[in-house]
Amino acid sequence: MTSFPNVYENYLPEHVQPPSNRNTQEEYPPPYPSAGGDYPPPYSSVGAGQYPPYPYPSTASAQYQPYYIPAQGPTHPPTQITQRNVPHQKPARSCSPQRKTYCCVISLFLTLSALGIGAYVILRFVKDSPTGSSSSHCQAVVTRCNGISECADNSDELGCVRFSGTSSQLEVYGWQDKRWLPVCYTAWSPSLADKTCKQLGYRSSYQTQGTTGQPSSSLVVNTTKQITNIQSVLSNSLQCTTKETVSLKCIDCGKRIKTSGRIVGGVPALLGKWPWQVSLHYKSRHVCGGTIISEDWVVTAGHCFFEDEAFDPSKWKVYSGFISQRQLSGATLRYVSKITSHRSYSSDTNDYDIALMKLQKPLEFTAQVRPACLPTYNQEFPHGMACWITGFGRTKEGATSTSDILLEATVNIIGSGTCNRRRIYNGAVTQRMICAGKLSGGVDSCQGDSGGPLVCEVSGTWYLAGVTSWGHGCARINRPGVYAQVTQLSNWMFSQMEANSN
Ligand code: 4AZ
Repeated sequence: MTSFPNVYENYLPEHVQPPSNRNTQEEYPPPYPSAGGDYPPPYSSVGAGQYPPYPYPSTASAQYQPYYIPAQGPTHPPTQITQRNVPHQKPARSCSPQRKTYCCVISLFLTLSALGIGAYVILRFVKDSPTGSSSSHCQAVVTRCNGISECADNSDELGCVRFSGTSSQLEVYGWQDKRWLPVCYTAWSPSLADKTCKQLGYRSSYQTQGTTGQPSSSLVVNTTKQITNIQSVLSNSLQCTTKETVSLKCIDCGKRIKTSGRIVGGVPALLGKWPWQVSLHYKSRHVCGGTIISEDWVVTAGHCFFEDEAFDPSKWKVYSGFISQRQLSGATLRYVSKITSHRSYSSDTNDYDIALMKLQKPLEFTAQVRPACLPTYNQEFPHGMACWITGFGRTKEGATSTSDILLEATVNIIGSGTCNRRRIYNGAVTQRMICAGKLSGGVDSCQGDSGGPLVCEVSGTWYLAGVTSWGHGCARINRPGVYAQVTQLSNWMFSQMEANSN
């Protein structure tokens, strides 16, 4: 964690520097195809994936790799429409040059329209579908979330549950309507609440109640059905008879037991103030931070697994409930049984920079060891909101060692419109990312903080808004920290926790 007046050190090694013939002042990163977040950044950014997290293995080599997605041409020659309008063999006679141009323009327009409509339909479908789609383990055509496991790995029934709104309303993906629907409180029970939370990889439920609302469509519990998963006992209903839908919380989270502290950027944290913070040791050295989200699961960054060996759970130790790396004897230690990193994670773009670690033995929650809350899928962390980052990372860009003590700093959420501005990250911030920091520089996360939390307090409860991911250097002007956006990735987290719950 860095908190200091801005420095302009030459942080990037020689081979990662932007080309010297470019106006590097504020021109860099250079412009690239569109401001849409789905293009990789035009050149390697410092942070996730470009370097392994601290300490670097001696073999690591960061490379400067300009990377543009080539424009995809159609897979077959220009369409029939062109051919129909331009009879083959004798185009010159039947088509004047003006007409030829006209034909070309029309056919180009029609082709682009068809492509656009196709892309829109696919995107709509993908956006609204639950994650964890059926995999190669399935042969036949399968129906997602119908309660029947049709794939050997159950992938067709993963990611079918999510939470919505401030009341944490339960939503299940309705296989008939092919959309997310709330569940009627009628016939709901504490036992179903427990089963739903266990399905998602939690130990039990924490709180469930009915919330008044008038959904136009919903799912209702059918008590006569045999339960294999929550979706197996739900059927379509036009309205809930009591007009109440289910709210569900699976864990008592986001609470501090001891609340005392100083609100200045980059100061040592007090024990118990950030009880969800963990330090991840790889081969007995701190390399990344992480956040406790349940007794069994810690969330971190995908780029913490920077070499094949790092996917070996036995190489890692998870320390929690402490604030000094010199006093690890006072920390709670857990070993790791499973590592799952997002398969769409890209070290070129830093997109989907998220991973989960399952602990060999559950954590016992105390005042010093507690989970942060996962936000609901549509929870907002608006531009300007004051949130907090914590970690044992470097205290200065370019420093060679990480911090012995846990540091905290307050940062402001920076909307992606601002963060994607040409002078900031120029379109490199995707929908799976959220920016936070100070555009004036001076306060930021840094190497070694990766995987750790960006948390925001809402009505006395702390939510994990982001997972420390990347940035250009640390604490530079107009180069805020970029975090994996948890609201966009919680469905993936639930599907992984569900798939690895036993
Ligand atoms: C890193 O290398 C890293 N200033 C993490 C955060 C930031 C930069 C780099 C943000 O893990």
